[in-house]
Amino acid sequence: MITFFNADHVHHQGKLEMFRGELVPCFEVLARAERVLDELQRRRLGAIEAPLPCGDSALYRVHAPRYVDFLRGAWDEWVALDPAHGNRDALPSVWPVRQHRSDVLPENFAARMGLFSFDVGTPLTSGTWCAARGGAACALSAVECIRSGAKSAFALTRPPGHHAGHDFFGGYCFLNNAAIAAQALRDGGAERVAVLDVDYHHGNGTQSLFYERADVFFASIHGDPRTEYPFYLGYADEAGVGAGCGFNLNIPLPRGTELPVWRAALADALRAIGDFRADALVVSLGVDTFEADPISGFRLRSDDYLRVGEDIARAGLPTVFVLEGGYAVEEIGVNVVNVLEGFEACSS
Ligand code: OKP
Ligand code: ZN
Repeated sequence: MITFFNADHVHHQGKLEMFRGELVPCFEVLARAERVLDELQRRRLGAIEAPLPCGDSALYRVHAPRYVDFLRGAWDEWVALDPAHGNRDALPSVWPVRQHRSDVLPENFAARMGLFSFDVGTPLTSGTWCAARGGAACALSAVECIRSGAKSAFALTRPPGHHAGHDFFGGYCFLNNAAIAAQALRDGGAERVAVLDVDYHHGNGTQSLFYERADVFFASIHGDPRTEYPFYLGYADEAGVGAGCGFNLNIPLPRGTELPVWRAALADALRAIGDFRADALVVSLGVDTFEADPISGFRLRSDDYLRVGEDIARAGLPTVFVLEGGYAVEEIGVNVVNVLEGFEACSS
């Protein structure tokens, strides 16, 4: 399997995130991508390439122009407010809620940070735009790869993407790489595309983007939002609306879930994707379902990820894998590469 590696990920290094009333070091660290890269090389999974450069047009297919334009210029605006900001990440501090206006674009920078975000855990840094755009480029290169006949391709990138919506960042995510890939597959001629999100956290951004559409099926297995981030979306009764009714599947599971129950949920999701008769599959591949993940609550073990890859391969679809979460840095490489190797073993 070919991997497109986002070397620009190093430019995004958040310093602190808000956690239980104090600023703590970010969980979403640079070493995550490097450990996955090391393990891919160690196990010789396949070629590792730089992505083709991408323009911004594929981003605008998914994200609002005023949001993309904000992200592109946000760091310069932040530093222009005060030169001392140069060594401090930008975090939002105020948000519009129900009955507040989101149609007017405020002049105030903090007000726009809040308009375009949904949590205070997602620092915007000097290199965030560069890193996020490199990730989208990887997702798009992986799409091109399977469009020209490959069975699968892997976009190895950070920051992750599945919490980012049409016009908001949050949950460490800025550009929704999986959604950008799914839309690019549609634009390239695939009639039906499925997105399977196996990250511990519900992919609220991806779900929202496709919620009213019948051409992209979204299925997600995740920690129950009654207790788990992102809390406000991801319930089992969210099935899509309008034309999209019946094209969204959420399978929330309780903390402590181990492989047998998790795998039965995967079988349900894959059955639904089969019934949908997808032409291509995008997998939001988070391995924060791992038993030792510091911010998550499932109990998958490293060997389990081989089974996950095998099960996904049996869907028999051209598949783009996009890296999402996974914060047990020591094991993230083994866990991710186990999924990819399990997939390869079963798809040849
Ligand atoms: C991103 B992805 C822990 C609170 C939760 C946000 C988690 C984002 C996960 N400090 N913070 O889905 O892996
Ligand atoms: Zn996650």
